[in-house]
Amino acid sequence: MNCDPGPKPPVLAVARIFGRTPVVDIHTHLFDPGLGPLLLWGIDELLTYHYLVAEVLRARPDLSAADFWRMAKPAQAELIWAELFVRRTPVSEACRGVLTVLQALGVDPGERKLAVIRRALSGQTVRGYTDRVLQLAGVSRVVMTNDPLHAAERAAWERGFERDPRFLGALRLDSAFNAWPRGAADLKALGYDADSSLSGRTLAEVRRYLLDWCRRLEACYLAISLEPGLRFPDPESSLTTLLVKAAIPAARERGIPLALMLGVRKAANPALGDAGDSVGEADVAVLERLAAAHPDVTFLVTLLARENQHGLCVAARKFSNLLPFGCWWFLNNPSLIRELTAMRLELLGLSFIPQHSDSRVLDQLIYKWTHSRALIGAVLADKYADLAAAGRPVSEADIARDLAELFDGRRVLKAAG
Ligand code: RAT
Ligand code: ZN
Repeated sequence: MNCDPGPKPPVLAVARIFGRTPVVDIHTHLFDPGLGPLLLWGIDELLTYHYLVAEVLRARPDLSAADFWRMAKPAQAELIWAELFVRRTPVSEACRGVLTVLQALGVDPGERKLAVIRRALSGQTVRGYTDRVLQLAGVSRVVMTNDPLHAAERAAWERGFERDPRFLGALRLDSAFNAWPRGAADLKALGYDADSSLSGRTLAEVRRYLLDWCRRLEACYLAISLEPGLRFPDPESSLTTLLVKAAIPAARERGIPLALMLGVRKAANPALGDAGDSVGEADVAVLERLAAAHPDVTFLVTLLARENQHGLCVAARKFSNLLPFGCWWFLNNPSLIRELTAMRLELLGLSFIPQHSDSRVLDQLIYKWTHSRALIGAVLADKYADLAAAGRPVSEADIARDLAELFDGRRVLKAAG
């Protein structure tokens, strides 16, 4: 006899309510359609996502990264399709994501011919497709990653365009800060009096750059990705000095958070490009000291190493200006999303931001949020079941209120309006 009772009632209620709760996606690499070709979308972009590039180069160790990059994008997409979706069963999370997108768009995910899929998805306009994808993903707003030192992006902002209010700005600091003193030369070229030794007016000028561009972008926050070895205090380090004497004061002056994305080891395999970065364990005590020294600034924090996740939760319990967010990059997989979400709910209640999509291709919003809604919803439902067992059942109104608190971006958007 089959005694499986099926999904428990809280699971169904959470899924239903979550399905109609709009999500604010607080970190993506998407762009306002008004920024033109910077916004990537469509099947070939989906297939050439760098997560899948790493996977195809494992499936085809005989193919060098250099030879792969020499191929035109449609040919890269065809290779990835053939190797990961036709010759093999697409079990990885990044592969499954493509199929979830196809299914949501009404294309048979069992189709093996890429030409048929391309034809089915052709003929879209970027504006119409943006509306459709956001609607299917249940996403109301997305935060971009904006870099004024990227020449094409800067030119588009300087020319001006009519903004789509669903795409919010965030000022990314990597190119200015991480490659210092190269950043000094780039800022100088933009008219900021910055010199490589951080002397004289340099830090004031870096702050002026940050504030000018926060205003222009209407940035919700400043953000930087960081190697695991970040130290604080460290007066000898130009990076720490730039963070403490330029980024933190600018965040304070604007009343917006500074996002620290910590634990990436850039270019572990440089031949792989975006797919070549790796992971390293960071020192959570550095975050605690930063938070303690700057109690009036909110630090949005995401850490790349699984080994750091418990430490971050504990640190956030000590410092309410540390705000953990998302299951970043190599953590954005079902088994780890379940683990991290349960740990965070148990240690932090509702005071964190469970997920961001990190989408680089518009269409990815569909799968990243479909998958995350199911996973995070199920973990939350488990917690509700435990509460019911303890004599405190939750109502539908409770569930809706909790989901809004977790996903409406209030802690990030409040300052930006
Ligand atoms: O997840 C990614 O796509 C990474 O390549 C990075 O962009 C990372 O999310 C970052 O923002 O640095
Ligand atoms: Zn990212």
